[in-house]
Amino acid sequence: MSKPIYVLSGPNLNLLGVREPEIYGKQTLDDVRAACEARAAALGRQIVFRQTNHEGELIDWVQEAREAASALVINPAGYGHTSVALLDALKMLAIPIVECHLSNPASREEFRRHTYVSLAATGLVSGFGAKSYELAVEAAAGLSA
Ligand code: CA2
Repeated sequence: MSKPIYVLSGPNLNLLGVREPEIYGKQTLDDVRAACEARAAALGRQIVFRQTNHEGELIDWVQEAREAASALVINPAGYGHTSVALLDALKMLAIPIVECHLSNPASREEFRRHTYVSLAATGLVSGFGAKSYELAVEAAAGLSA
């Protein structure tokens, strides 16, 4: 069995489905987790799915993924736009990194057009709501063994 695909989500995504459904959709993060687990299982893979509101914890998990994961899917949320520390951690990974966003940040406010995470990412899936996560898991599975 290959190592799991880590699926990490950043701040405020625990509120998914509770607020701003017009931007982020009606599905909760638990719904997203279930969809990702199902997609991974169909591909013969396992996932580790976690969310945190804390930058340091997100970085700890990225570091953990260096050894424990076959690939990383990350929705950094607001930290994608601000965190050089997260970028530094991601640059230490030798595994594929798929950046994932529910919305399409490039079509929103100017400040969302840049993410530090993109500088380390193998690829990006954005704009498909909860489906972005599923597609990102599928891409990560295809990029890793
Ligand atoms: O579209 C995405 O997935 C984002 O990463 C979401 C971030 C935003 O800062 C990025 O530009 C794009 C915001 C996450 C906030 O999550 C919420 C979830 C439900 C209700 C309110 C906020």
